[in-house]
Amino acid sequence: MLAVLMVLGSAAAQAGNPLVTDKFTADPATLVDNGRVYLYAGRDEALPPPEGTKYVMNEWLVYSTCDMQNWTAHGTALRYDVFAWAGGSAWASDIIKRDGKYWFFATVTERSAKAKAIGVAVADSPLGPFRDAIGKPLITNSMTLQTDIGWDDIDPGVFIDDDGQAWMFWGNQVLKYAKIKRNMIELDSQIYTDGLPQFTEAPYVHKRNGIYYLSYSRDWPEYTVYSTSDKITGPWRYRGKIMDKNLKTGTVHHAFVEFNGKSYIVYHNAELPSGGEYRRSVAVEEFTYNADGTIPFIAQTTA
Ligand code: FUB
Repeated sequence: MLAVLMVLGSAAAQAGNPLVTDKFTADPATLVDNGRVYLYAGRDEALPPPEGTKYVMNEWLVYSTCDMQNWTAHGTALRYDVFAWAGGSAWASDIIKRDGKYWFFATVTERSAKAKAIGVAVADSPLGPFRDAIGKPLITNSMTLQTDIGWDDIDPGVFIDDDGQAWMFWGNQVLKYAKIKRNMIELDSQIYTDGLPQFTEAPYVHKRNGIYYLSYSRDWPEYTVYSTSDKITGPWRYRGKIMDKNLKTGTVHHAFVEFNGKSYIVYHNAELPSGGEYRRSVAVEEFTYNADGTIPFIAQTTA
């Protein structure tokens, strides 16, 4: 169990899991920069049932820490309407630093297509201000329509390999991936797909000791699993469960972070009082890789 000190407002405060206790938060993304870990999370604004029956998400919040214990709440990092073409839905995001800028890949609804799309915002600081880096979606539903669900282009997971090549993985039901150009605002390849076992959403790629790890949310209700490969393009060897489902919400969404020689997974469940499907909570667990590089099963803690 990880005892986490939590910050409310912009002053220091303490708490265990869930990490954020004054708001409902989901879909964590992490960035390590200049000795701090930055945590970005979509804000769940839905009312409790029976009124709240769908996601109400308009903004991403940002928190930071220098020790994984004392967290500072910086407020809103950006809203969905930083993308003028977006009609709502500040769904899952990922952030990565390249060439001194901070690139925020975000799921939103494309107003004209009435479907989910992925935009890219950029800032000179991890705290913003962010602006639309392209002026249109990087990925729109019309480019990649695999199903008729309208939300198959969600959940970007961005990764820069040792050779400098950036990649984005994303999708719902079907995993998609593509190279991203050095400018971070254009695709650098066709869009590929991969038939991972029972892939639902939330792909996340990282590399450790030459092994590529592709973790994702599987089945419904979701739980977190992973595969490994010696190539970014696979083939992927299924390695099993990292984290179990949390029955208070069907979704889970995770990111890994390495900081000061320790390994952490951040994720969401719905463990705050009056939490639920559309009122989720970000949490964090420290873990240790097994000697052979595999990831152990990680239990969710609630204190
Ligand atoms: O928060 C909205 C959606 O739910 C995300 O995009 C998915 O990963 C799931 O967490």
